Amino acid sequence: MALLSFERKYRVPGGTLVGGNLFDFWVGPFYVGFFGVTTFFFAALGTLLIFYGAAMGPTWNPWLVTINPPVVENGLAFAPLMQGGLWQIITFCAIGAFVSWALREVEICRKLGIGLHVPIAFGVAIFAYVMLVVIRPILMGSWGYAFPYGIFSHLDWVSNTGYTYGNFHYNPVHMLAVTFFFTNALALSLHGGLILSAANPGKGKVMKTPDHEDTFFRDLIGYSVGTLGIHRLGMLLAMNAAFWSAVCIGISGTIWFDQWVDWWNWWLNLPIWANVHGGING
Ligand code: 07D
Ligand code: 07D
Ligand code: U10
Repeated sequence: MALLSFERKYRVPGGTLVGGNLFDFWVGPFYVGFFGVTTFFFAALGTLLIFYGAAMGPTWNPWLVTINPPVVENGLAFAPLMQGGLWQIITFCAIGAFVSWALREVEICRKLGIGLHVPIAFGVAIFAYVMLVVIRPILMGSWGYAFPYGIFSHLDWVSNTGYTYGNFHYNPVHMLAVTFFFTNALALSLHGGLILSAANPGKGKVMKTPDHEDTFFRDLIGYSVGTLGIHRLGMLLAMNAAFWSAVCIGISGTIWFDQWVDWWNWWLNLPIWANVHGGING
């Protein structure tokens, strides 16, 4: 169905969570809804405050502009505007905008009568962000542990926080998250490649079917996960990547305080070899 006639059929009233039919309309290509208005409000306010913070700061260099959280000594209190208060309001706006965006996705899904998979998946990304700037700082007792809003400054935060725990690569949950990210890229490249190889065979050639796709992987590795299955797998891999990321940073400084390499001592301490000659106690 052509896109425009499809839009006429599916741009229907209803499905809203809040506001009834008050904001139930489109502006150009965008569905608005109550949560479109709140997204717009929070995103506009947050962006304006970043520009205000930049104007008060020493540079307009986009790589160097940074809005920092309060110092660690400030604890969980509200901070003066220029000493982290701006960061606190911007964080509030960011969460407001991300959650509104997810709820706008929910309203669109309800209109179309499709599942809530997309907003649920986005919810995991929001969870990772909230872990970094709300949950972990609260558990550690200070907003100062959250990351600053700047392109280079947030990279410094990741590096500094990583080295606080020695070599962050030894964090076993970081390993899990990284593995999910890598597997996710592998799966998407296999899937994208497979679909293009069958559905876009080049001028003058006949397009192949999902049977060809299944057969390719049966011939290659003896098993095909199937055309629906690969999308389930993709969603699972991607959500796990962000979820275990949130966990890996959430446990650093809250339930684990040492170098991450020391966590692996449980292996050396296993009774099988800990007490034998040459073992950790031997
Ligand atoms: C391609 C979808 C489009 C989104 C884009 C990002 C802004 C920020 C605001 C200057 C895949 C738009 C950017 C609105 C401008 C100001 C104040 C998504 C796509 C194009 N990071 N990070 C980047 C964010 C964290 C890390 C780039 C956001 C954590 C590393 C971009 C968040 C940690 C590297 C960016 C966030 C971390 C980056 C490209 C929030 C662990 C890089 C992002 C809200 C997760 C890379 C200079 C991208 C880079 C990079 C944005 C959080 C680590 C500026 C919005 C604290 C190691 N991050 N990041 O393509 O080049 O995402 O940095 O949580 O190497 Mg980051
Ligand atoms: C938080 C983004 C949420 C975004 C939202 C939307 C807008 C709108 C608008 C475009 C989670 C934002 C939208 C703003 C834009 C328009 C119009 C996503 C978030 C809600 N690491 N590491 C990770 C690797 C090292 C360290 C995660 C690899 C070193 C720390 C991932 C390597 C040290 C933290 C990961 C590596 C170190 C991490 C990030 C390799 C540094 C974290 C992905 C190969 C010396 C962070 C939750 C993520 C984390 C994290 C990968 C190396 C430290 C698994 C591959 C050894 C401190 N690292 N890392 O979380 O878990 O996405 O955050 O070396 O905090 Mg690591
Ligand atoms: C997938 C797929 C598939 C497809 C697909 C896709 C996944 C098989 C069939 C989709 C994939 C792609 C298209 C590929 C590319 C995508 C990526 C690489 C992902 C990253 C994406 C981007 C980088 C693009 C990001 C762009 C965005 C987010 C759009 C930017 C939009 C805006 C700035 C407007 C946002 C809209 C809002 C907030 C709601 C409505 C609001 C308005 C229209 C504005 C007007 C506001 C009002 C009317 C409200 C009034 C406001 C008030 C009262 C507040 C006032 C407050 C003040 C402070 C002033 O699998 O299938 O194909 O395609």
